[in-house]
Amino acid sequence: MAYDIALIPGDGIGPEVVDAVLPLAEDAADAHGFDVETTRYDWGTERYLDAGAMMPDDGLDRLEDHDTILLGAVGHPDVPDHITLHGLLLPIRKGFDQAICKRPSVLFEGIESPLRGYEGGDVDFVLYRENTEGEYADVGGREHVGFDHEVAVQSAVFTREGTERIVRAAFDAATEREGHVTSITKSNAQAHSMVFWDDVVEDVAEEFPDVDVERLLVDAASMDFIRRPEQFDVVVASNLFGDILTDIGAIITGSMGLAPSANINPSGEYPAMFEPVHGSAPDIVGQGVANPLATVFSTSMLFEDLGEHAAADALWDAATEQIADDDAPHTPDIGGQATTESVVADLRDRL
Ligand code: GGG
Repeated sequence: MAYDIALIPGDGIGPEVVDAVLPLAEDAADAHGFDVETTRYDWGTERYLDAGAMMPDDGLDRLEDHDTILLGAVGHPDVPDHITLHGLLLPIRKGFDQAICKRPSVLFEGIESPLRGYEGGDVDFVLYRENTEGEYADVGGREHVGFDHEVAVQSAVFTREGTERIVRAAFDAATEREGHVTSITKSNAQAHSMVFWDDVVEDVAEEFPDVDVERLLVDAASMDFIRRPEQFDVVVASNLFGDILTDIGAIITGSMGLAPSANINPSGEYPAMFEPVHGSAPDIVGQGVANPLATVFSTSMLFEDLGEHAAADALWDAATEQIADDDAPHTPDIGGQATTESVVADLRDRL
């Protein structure tokens, strides 16, 4: 069996982590009786600066035939972020209807949380982020540009189908975990879209009588991610709130360099895409010290999605064992002095 993976290393530290992790992914596949074949797409800001577009016009057509996609990072200090994001990452998420974004936040053994008193194993939740609409809908515009009366309008879009499917995915996940869903909104202030979201949660909850539901406003949730993160199990949130909250989730569990992410098309008609939550990190690019573990965990999620559970577990376990081992190489973001390459070399030995 061979899987055909599209690699989009992207910008900044993206190529450093994707290139480092690929041999490890191949080892894991080898050890579990399947092959990975990869096609590398050097799309990103260098291409934008040369050719005026982050990816070619037929980019989605070229990606569509792959079994799955592994992406590194997007963003460059010389180009505004809205151009890079709208030129590559968002067209893939939206064009392949990757409506479900799954982002685990786990405080691993061996990681020091910035939160006092928390130890490995104390925090373990997964956030389901709506991924193709909400506040990221490309609906709006600017008028009277350059005049004092210039106006900008950006509308959020919440459809029943889009909201139901992310909420249902969260409830489904809760049935396999601790049976607790926290739905996060701002429905006191946003009385249309967010009250609609609450209504959908209420409807979907009826299908899951064994799942407890908690509702939090996003401001309270931001506090509670810091004050009582151990009490979260499955969290569901809109596109923007999910994006913000998963950065909090990453940092309270040690580092952006450990946080993985999956973008899933619920129908399975289009490929899924896996990416570290972190961005292109221009401050450390080229230094060889980017933490590859977020990409390792993302690759584990990729294998899980392909049904290669043993390979997924092998990668996840090797990474968590390494993190817990004081004598193992660790990159500076988690308190060590090791390089990207030495972390991956140690993981290959562990595999
Ligand atoms: N790893 C992909 C990446 O570079 N993400 C940076 C980013 O700004 N993402 C925005 C988002 O996830 O909505």
